[in-house]
Amino acid sequence: MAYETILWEVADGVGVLTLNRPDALNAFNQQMKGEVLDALRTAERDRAVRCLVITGAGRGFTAGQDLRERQQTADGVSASGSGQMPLGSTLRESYNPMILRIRTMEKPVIAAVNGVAAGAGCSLALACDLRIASDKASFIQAFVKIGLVPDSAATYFLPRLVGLGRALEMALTGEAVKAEEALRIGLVTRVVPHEEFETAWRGWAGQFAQAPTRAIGLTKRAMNRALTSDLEEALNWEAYLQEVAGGTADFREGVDAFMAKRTPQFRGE
Ligand code: LHQ
Repeated sequence: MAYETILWEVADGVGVLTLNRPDALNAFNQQMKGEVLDALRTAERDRAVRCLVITGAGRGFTAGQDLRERQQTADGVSASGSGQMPLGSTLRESYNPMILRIRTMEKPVIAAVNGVAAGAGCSLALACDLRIASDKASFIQAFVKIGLVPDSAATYFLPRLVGLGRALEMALTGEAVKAEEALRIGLVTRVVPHEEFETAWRGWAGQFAQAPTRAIGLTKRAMNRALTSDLEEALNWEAYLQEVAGGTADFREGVDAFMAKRTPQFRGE
């Protein structure tokens, strides 16, 4: 698929998906949703990709749903033909699959938040495994400002990341949380001066591209499951997944390297 609204590159084990509609702060129009889903599928399947980075072109990460497109739909004939904007189906068909694919992809996914992340764009960052932010980034649960509820799994991840109180404050006020504050409350784990930002996320992603990818994938599976399981189930699931990890070439390499006092060369197998 030739992309027009995103950029996709793979180099040295890192796949970089750049949301690329800078004039609209990389808001998601219909075409971009399709292209992002396609690139996520590619990233998942391509063994050359051992770490995925999602970032934005220009001064924004993404401003969420393209409201201009929604406005045009509302003014004209909606997709449902009823004159009502079919928000539920937009979520079910586009955003929800994106979020699920990021969570179930058995490789690390980094949100490199270069600027403002609003609405579903903020949710997208929350669903990634790791968040690194430029000091120019901000996070806005913009939904309430236009009379909507948080979606694209913000209600799931935000309270888990920052606690219910902060999550509700963000969701009920729609106020921007700047990068430094995001770091303080655990919304991101790294903040970097804007001039050093790209070097920083590329360096971080490069580390993951050399990591034992199978173990990382299984770790994601375990954590995803443990979010909704009890202690006994989490313990059982860990034991099962450890059995699987113990059968990988990377485990053998890790132990060999430890014994030989050398740096392991993981191949993601
Ligand atoms: C935009 C957008 C945008 C189009 C900036 N669309 N053009 C909703 C419905 C359906 C189903 C699925 O779920 C969702 C989920 C959602 O995502 S709802 C939330 C949608 N997003 C928002 O409500 C955020 C709207 N944007 C803003 O509040 C501001 O733009 C922020 C605070 C993000 C940035 O403010 P500024 O830095 O002051 O930039 P700006 O407002 O001047 O925007 C720059 C340009 O980008 C501007 O275009 P223009 O032609 O005037 O230069 C904006 O119109 C455009 N843009 N967001 N979502």
